[in-house]
Amino acid sequence: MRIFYKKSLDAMHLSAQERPLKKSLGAFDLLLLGIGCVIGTGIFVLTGQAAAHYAGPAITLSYALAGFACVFAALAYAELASMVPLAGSAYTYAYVSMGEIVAWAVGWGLMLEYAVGASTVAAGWSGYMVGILRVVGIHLPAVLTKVPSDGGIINLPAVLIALFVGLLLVRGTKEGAVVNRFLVSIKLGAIFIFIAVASPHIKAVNWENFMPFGWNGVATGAGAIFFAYVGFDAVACAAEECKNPNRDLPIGIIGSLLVCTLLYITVAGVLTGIVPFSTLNNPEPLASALRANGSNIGSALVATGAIAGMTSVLLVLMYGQSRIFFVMSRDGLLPQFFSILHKRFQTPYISSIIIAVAVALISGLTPIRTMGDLTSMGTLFAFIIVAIGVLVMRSTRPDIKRPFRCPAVYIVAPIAILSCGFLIFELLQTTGKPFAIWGAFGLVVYFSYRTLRPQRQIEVRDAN
Ligand code: ALA
Repeated sequence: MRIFYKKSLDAMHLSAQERPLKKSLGAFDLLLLGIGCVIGTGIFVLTGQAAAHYAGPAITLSYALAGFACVFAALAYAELASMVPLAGSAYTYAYVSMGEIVAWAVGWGLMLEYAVGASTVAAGWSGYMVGILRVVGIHLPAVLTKVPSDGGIINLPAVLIALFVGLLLVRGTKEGAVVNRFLVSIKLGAIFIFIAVASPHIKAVNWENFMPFGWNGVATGAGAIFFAYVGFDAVACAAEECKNPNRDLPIGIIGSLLVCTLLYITVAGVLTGIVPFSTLNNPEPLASALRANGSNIGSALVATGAIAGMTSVLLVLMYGQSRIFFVMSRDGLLPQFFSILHKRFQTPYISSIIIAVAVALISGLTPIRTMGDLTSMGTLFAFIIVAIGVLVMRSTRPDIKRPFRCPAVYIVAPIAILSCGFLIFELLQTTGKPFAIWGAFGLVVYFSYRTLRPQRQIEVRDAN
């Protein structure tokens, strides 16, 4: 059946050669791209809220549990990314291994990870920025910082940051990578400052009631903070823009995940050690915990780091989304204009502009409370498909060269599937319904566009 049509690897490479992206990224850029996309709203905002609501000081275990699921998924990602070094990430792997309709489902799910994730981050960015402006005496009118359902007109700072990042992406990948480097160093600096300033204030008494909500709380906490890990897979979207993808992609994916896991567990441990966990339910838990221990300077620095962190997450998420649209369009699953490159900058500029406007509208006008969980669901779904894909490719295409081989794949991939499935289960209660509606809507769009898409696109696809 045509909906199960699989695109061959050769055809994928051919399409990539027809519209080549500029190759400007090295291993270090990829590592920073991963860290750039991972550390943001999750660690700076969600850690405190999840500790207060679900896990208590055992939020460290929640981070370890979610990190465990990600490491297994990352190993599967790394094998496919080194073997199929093409933009499109999980979408592309699904197209090659399981066929068009599965690829579409993954591409649709990735929209939750990237575009909806970016909208969540833009709104979080706005919250921190409004707070910082207030501290320096600038008070924005409330109607310009809130969405209509919260009594405002528009969340203007969120709109402006989304449009700004979109412009940066149109301008060029290398330029984006330079800005990303700068932002990542600020946010890593902020995290190290937090650890250094906070550690001397750790009081063992705060850890005494270590697991107040039991293992159930740890598991629910893992689902809630999974958002913090979203993004390391965005490294795979840069496959066509790196100089040596086969070697550098696995370094970028696995390296950034390990660095972030280590930092998350440390920060979570220190944070719950310096104040009682029940006080952490606020929008800026790291900064407020430092203030509670008498460090105002530290708290200001952490707030600055949070802003830089969220900007870089936004940058990489919107970048990832534009590349996925680019490839889906190149494959004929989305209109052609998504893959038109800018003559001078060689970036998919129309795609970037559409995404920037969409993220601006979502974050500027809609309430985003449950969007974070929806983002996690889309990401976990993609992880499961990637883990299945690596198994399928091992049995159907054992001949293809694999510069990175997932170790013990028949153990690692099933563990990735089970652990990600477990986290999906934890999130079902809050997001099961919207996720099902999103999926059904995706199928309607797929079948409608299939019927309507220009004949030429089908011919191009079938010719491959
Ligand atoms: N992991 C990213 C964050 O926490 C999406 O902001």
